[in-house]
Amino acid sequence: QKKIFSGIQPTGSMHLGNYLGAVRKWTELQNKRENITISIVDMHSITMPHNPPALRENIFLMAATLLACGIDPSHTTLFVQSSVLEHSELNWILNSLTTMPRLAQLPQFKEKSRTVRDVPLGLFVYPVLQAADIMLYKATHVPVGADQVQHIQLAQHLARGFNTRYGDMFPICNPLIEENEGSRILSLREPSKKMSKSDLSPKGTINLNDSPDQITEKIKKAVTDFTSDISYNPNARPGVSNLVNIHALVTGQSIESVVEEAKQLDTAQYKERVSEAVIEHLRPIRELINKHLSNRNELIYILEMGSEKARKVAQATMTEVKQRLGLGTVG
Ligand code: AQP
Repeated sequence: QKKIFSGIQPTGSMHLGNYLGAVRKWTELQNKRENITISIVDMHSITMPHNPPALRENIFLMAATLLACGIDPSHTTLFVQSSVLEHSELNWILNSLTTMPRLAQLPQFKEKSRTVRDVPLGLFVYPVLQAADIMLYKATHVPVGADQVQHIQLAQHLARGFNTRYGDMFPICNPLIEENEGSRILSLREPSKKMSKSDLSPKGTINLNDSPDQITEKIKKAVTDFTSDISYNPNARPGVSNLVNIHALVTGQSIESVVEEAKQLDTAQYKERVSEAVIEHLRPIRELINKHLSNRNELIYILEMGSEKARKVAQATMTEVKQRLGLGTVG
């Protein structure tokens, strides 16, 4: 049976990129009754300077949002990474199998390290912790957005390295990434970059808990170009194509039919149409987020149950890892 693992950082509200690029896929897999584990990866969120009270709130917001998107904790293991200590333990062990040049070439590190003066070591080894997240659950499949390919390749490399040195133990995981270029949602303000929680210009990011007015405003201000008709050409017209892509994904239509229907519209009119479609799609999710957020005890209970399930698997893996490495006194 497939074992599926994925994670999301509680660095802010879940946005349309996270949702369309990854989270929607998770609920689809869950609804096909696959064995799936989802972690709110809070330890990844401290690799950049952060605000502790905001992080705690964002953990609950992320849990509420995942439930609102359809994650069902009676089927999916949903937990907070820092409550399962084995993630740090395996991370340390994998650090010894990783080389510094390999980490230095990863694009997300290059991008983020540019934005801070003194680069934290945690930011550098972040992908190793991600590999530990995946390997602890012996995941065979990892559904992620297109921006994560290189990180998954590192996890594959580390699993191979471990198996060669210490004997076969870890599956070589497969990334599950939507093949079409549309799986990467771009910033509305800077369509050369992906939509991101930590974007310095928040107007480029549509959050799942944004109000209809906020969504309308952000889409109205989205950067397009000087051509007023609507067409899909991600290289020549990244801004408009990003809107077409988002429109197609939230309505379930093909790119062609979205473009065909927009034939008579100019960019300003088209933006209104996209806003309506996004607002309509997100309305029930937003209502559910608020409902779940208002019941914090229920969220704590769900996350605790999830941690217990995750911990059992993680502890069994670590017992085996320590035996293989000759660590400790038992086994
Ligand atoms: N713009 C995007 N388009 C498609 N997929 C995306 N993902 C993120 N941004 C896009 C996918 O969402 C999942 C969870 O992402 P994450 O929270 O682990 O980290 P991230 O990739 O670093 O996302 P952000 O929003 O940009 O967070 P910050 O700003 O905190 O770094 C992943 O599967 C990711 O591929």
